[in-house]
Amino acid sequence: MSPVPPIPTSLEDVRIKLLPANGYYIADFISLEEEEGLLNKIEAAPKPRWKQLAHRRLQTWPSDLTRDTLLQCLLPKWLVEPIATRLLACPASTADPQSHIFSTSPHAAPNHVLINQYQPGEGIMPHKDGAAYHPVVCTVSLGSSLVLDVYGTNEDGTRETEPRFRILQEPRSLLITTGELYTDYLHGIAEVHEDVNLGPDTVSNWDLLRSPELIVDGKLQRSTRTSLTYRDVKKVVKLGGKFAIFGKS
Ligand SMILES: O=C(O)CCC(=O)C(=O)O
Repeated sequence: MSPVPPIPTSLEDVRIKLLPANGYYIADFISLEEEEGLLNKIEAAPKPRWKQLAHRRLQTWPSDLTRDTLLQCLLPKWLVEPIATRLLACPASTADPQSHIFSTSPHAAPNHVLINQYQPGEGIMPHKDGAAYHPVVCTVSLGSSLVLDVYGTNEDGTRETEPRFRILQEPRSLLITTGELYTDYLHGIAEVHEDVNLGPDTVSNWDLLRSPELIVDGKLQRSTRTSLTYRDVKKVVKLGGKFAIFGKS
């Protein structure tokens, strides 16, 4: 069994220094066994859980938002343990070891998870995540590496054509984007079979990667990549009294 990776002393130790405020990257956030367990749970979900989109497929937990609002419902245990628990155990700063990345979010914890699955050649158009969520996104990657492109905007409000930053996400890694990086920049995944031109000058988190040696001639072939994005939806409504919904494992 591979050991459960240690949590960094503080997110300050894993900040991606080349990015605007703020991005963090932990190369080894979950173990190989935890990755396999999560992939098994995701595959075991009932078929209607998957929404087939044009260039990826998607599961939404605990449910879709309606007018930016979540119907209160607990996340299933397999989405809480190990990822959410570990997110909350990771100190945001050494000065305040009790603080974590969701300390100042409305529910002080993530309450929503999107699971995106991409085959090689698939991706997601550059976009912003919008105002429904507190501006923190925690993404755990499973199965394959790929590059997340980060775009700025021109003065007229249109998107810049070339990515301003590129973040390489390895399997079992955690990427956190927050602050200005969340509100002012767009992110997307190119629809390619292979990420190219990868190196210390083009990849913002190069110094934090687990296995840069796997990149040969600046290239990395993609295989099936599954991501789990944890967020805190700001508006939550209760379906009160005896109709309350409880989470299932
Ligand atoms: O799969 C990813 O890493 C990105 C997903 C994404 O952009 C989103 O859910 O808004």
